[in-house]
Amino acid sequence: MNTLIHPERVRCLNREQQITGPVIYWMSREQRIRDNWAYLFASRLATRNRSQLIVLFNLVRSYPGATFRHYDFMLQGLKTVEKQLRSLNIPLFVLAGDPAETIPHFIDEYRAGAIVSDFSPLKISRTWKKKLVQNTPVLHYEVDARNIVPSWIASDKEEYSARTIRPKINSRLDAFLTGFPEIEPPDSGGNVVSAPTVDWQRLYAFINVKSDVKPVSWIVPGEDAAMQQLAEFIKNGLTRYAAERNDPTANAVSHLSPYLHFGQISAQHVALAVKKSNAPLECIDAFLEELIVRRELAENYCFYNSRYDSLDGIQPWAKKTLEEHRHDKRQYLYDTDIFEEGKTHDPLWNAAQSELRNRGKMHGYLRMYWAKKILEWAPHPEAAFETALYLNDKYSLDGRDPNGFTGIAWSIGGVHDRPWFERPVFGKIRYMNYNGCKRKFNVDNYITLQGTICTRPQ
Ligand code: FAD
Ligand code: FO1
Repeated sequence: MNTLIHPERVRCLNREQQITGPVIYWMSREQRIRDNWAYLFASRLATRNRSQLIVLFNLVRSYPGATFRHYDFMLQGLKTVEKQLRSLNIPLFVLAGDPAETIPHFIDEYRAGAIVSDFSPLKISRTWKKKLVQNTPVLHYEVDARNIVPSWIASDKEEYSARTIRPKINSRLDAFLTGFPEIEPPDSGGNVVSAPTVDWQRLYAFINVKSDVKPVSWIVPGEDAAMQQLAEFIKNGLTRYAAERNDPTANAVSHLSPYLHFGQISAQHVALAVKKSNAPLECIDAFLEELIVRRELAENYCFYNSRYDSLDGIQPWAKKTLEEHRHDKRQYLYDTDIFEEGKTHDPLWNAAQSELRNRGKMHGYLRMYWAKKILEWAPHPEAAFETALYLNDKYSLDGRDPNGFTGIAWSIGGVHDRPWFERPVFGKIRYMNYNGCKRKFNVDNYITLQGTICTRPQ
């Protein structure tokens, strides 16, 4: 078992020297202890310095786009983190407020010697960290515990497509796709910091988000449940992945995206487990293409393109073609409310919207159709992007994620795609239609499954 933490996985965010005092792991995106390079790095740093390791999570009152459904999934998952840390005798502190204020205060209070944070390409996380680095003179390491090949190593620029990033990732997989060591409790040399028990009720009372989007019951949050879901997928879904992954009625996908989004499972762990399975090679390859290449391409997009959250970020050819078709007549025109309520003329679209609202996760194939139809029926492309992002982030458990920004930018703005035949409204952006879906899967079955009326659109 390789127990090394690849040095290129870690980067230093400032030039401070480490001083004596506890090492803080600021857990944000990677909400797990198992298979977490950031935790491991912090733990080893603490051991090397004979310091105490403290794990810190900072709860913000209202994360952009998030609702009670997401907070509940996250907080329930964090409860399992607390349990695990308790068994390792490692204190967990959950702060509440703006991390630019709470964390510097905590660092002062506990006279921390160093801080380790986990990497995210999203602007919100980068702003939090930038402020912390500016205001707090404590050595700060950042660890990419999300990507198998760290974003800053896979490529030094925004990639055009899967075709251009794939060889770059594949050429580094031998070095990075290694097994994880067992969880290592740090050796603090007898220094102990005790943490108060986490007051979950107080934290639930602290958050201020839309409470009408309720938690869902088909998926159980937390590290253990994520591992169980992985095992279930390897047993019952993976062997059908190559042939049936685009069929939303086949249940041949992993349903791991909510766990991956909240860092309750490591993509690297998933990749190793899938590679080790007895599934046909074509299924393993097809799955790893999504889990590694497509997912890490999305990270690359958000890391190198700060306009990932609007149509400003798309390629010049796509901007031009959408502009040329801005005033094309729309056959149907809907505002955000009609989309949100799933009251369009298209029962397939409405069913997909209902899956999103009721289950908090839409099948991947339908997400493309869903977003492209928003482009077709919204008054203009910017409104389409905004509506798609709003609905995706509000309802999807895995929303507010690089994959979501990129998936919407792909569907509506041609990101990572190429120009196709020109047509009204879409211009050269790839088109999808109802008949295409009918060729892929039993549309009526899907609609029935979502509990909506089964009529064909005109
Ligand atoms: P599986 O097919 O089992 O895939 C396993 C993992 O591979 C996924 O969990 C994900 O991490 C990765 N993956 C699969 N497909 C893609 C893809 N196209 N791009 C990048 N990574 C991929 N994914 C999100 O995680 N969050 C989102 O908010 C999100 N919004 C999307 C919006 C649109 C309009 C589109 C077109 C795609 C979106 N995706 C999003 C990507 C993809 O649809 C989901 O990752 C996938 O459906 C998640 O389900 P799963 O885990 O069962 O997928
Ligand atoms: N991370 C935190 O550090 N604190 C939070 O309070 C928090 C809330 C939150 C709500 C919804 C959601 O989807 C993610 C949330 N995250 C939170 C996680 C996180 O910061 C993100 O996953 C990354 O920014 C994504 O890259």
